[in-house]
Amino acid sequence: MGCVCELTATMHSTSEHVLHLPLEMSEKTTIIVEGMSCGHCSNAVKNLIEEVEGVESTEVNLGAKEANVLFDPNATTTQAIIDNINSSETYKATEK
Ligand SMILES: [Cu+2]
Repeated sequence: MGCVCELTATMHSTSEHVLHLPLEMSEKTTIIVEGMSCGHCSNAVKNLIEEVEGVESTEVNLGAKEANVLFDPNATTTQAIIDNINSSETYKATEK
């Protein structure tokens, strides 16, 4: 159950399997972020997202006013990430 590479387990080394598993378990979310006007803003938002425990990576798009976030759903939620952005009282985040 779970990881698709179990189907071809005999063709994969153990290390490949271990490396593959976290990606299968990650969840991707898109958050709309308003209030960003320059590169400093997008960096600040990136930091606000990445300081949330469970966030694996993020990409903030200043022009599109969006942040794509990859996170561990067992460690955090989209709402927790949004709340952390909003706690800055500078940027306004909502789920897309
Ligand atoms: Cu700015």
